[in-house]
Amino acid sequence: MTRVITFGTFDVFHIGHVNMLVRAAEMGDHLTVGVSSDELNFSKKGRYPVYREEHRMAIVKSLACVDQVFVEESLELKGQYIKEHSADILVMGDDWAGKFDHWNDLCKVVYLPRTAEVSTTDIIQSIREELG
Ligand code: C2G
Repeated sequence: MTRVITFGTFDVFHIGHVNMLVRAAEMGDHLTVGVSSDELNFSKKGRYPVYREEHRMAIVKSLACVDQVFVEESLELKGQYIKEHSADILVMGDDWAGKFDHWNDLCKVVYLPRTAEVSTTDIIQSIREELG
């Protein structure tokens, strides 16, 4: 049984998120997703996600390709999460290419291409413009 792990915020859930999770699931038999906490987002980006943590977790958990979700509290804890979830493969979008190569000693690290021309930031911006 091959266990895959991936991480993300998955705020204002869109097709790029679906594509990434479906492809990650196809790489193994079991997919675990670390959903970044509201506090982790605030510390990284200086703003909270539009959808709060519990809602982002519930949306990701409801997908047929996802077996398990947990809260990612810190970017620094990836090694611990990989071990706790017995992951064989860490899958990340290629916006993170090279950033997690050092976890190759714990599991295989794979970067998949992002879906072009869709992002949470652009969606938020277009709604702002539409309503503003
Ligand atoms: N994604 C994608 N195509 C897009 C947008 C996102 O393939 N157009 C992928 C990202 O590459 C990532 C996943 O969807 O693998 C979730 O994206 P984000 O919510 O933007 O995740 P991020 O904030 O980068 O994750 O440890 C990582 C952190 O949790 C941060």
